[in-house]
Amino acid sequence: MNSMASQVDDIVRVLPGSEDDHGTRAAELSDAALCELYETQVLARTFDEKAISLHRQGRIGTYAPMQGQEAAQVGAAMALRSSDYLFPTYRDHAMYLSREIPLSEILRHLMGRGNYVDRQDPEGLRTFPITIPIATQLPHAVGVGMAADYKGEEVAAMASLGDGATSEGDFHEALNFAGVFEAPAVFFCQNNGYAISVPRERQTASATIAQKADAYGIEGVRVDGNDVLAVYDVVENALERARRGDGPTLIEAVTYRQGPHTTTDDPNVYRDESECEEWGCPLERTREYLETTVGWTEADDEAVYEDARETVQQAVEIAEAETDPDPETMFDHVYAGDHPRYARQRRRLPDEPRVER
Ligand SMILES: Cc1ncc(C[n+]2csc(CCOP(=O)(O)OP(=O)(O)O)c2C)c(N)n1
Ligand SMILES: [Mg+2]
Repeated sequence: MNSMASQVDDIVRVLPGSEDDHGTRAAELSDAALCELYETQVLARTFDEKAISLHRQGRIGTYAPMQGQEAAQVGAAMALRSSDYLFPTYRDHAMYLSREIPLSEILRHLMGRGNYVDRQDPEGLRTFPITIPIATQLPHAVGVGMAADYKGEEVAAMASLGDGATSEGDFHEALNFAGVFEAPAVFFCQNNGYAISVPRERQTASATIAQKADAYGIEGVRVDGNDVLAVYDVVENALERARRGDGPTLIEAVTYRQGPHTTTDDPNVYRDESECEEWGCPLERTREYLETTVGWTEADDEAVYEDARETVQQAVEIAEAETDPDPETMFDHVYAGDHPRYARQRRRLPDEPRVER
């Protein structure tokens, strides 16, 4: 385990410019898999831009942009096996792209038209819906991981969280419990510099988030969150450890939220926008790597962006063609069965509830 002082500088990097010898798992990736790591980031960026525009037109509700965090989200989600569990947050739209959840389902959720969980067999549920309350998904991930372990399944449960989530009681309870019971859990923290307007330095006096792992007796790793290969490498390693019963890991992916907290936030009020430039673009870093390794060309790039635009457009058309769900379905999936309070709540439901768009 690293000491506090060394953890500040000790950050895993793989993409060129790094002198580290990490990246053994990423080195095993095929050319096709390397390209997929980039293509999924392009799809994420294209979706993000479209979602912001849809919000401005009043076609979706409040949206939390992920610009700048694509490499962290894609690298982490790609390391998961389909049998592993994922608990994402409201900003993790790119994570769904590697989990075979259609984009139209993400949009339906943002339109207030239910989400894929309503249409999925609960037994097969591996990717949980986004969590808006901060850190509540962390104890859930620990519990689901432990349950899978009791059943003898060799799977891991990964929960995504932000830097701000580390101040919540649920964060401490989840890590403590996971440590004591050696739960097959991976806590993937995207330290994007801010919790709404609160900078990371005002969130915690710890020099790093990764070092908080020491307090719970679990592994802690700090990774360059804008280096998609390093993220993939570190997350894959942590998932493997969890699956084989070697215990949980807290990963701090150091990245930067390029956009506002949500479409209803104005970051100019609390930060200098020149900060954004210092962080560079994770997509550009991945593309430059592909240019030197698999001979990625300008034409390849144009084709991928064109494909992404088409995929996003189709998803918008599918989602907008859907009708609103029956309001009664809001009672589904809260409890396994019927609940005594449901009858009264159902009676109170207006005949024709309307959402003004
Ligand atoms: C329990 C709870 N408290 C407060 C909020 C309001 N809130 C929404 S997002 C947010 C900041 C979270 O920051 P961070 O964990 O860094 O994630 P990021 O938004 O940067 O991805 C807060 C405080 C909430 N959603 N849930
Ligand atoms: Mg944050």
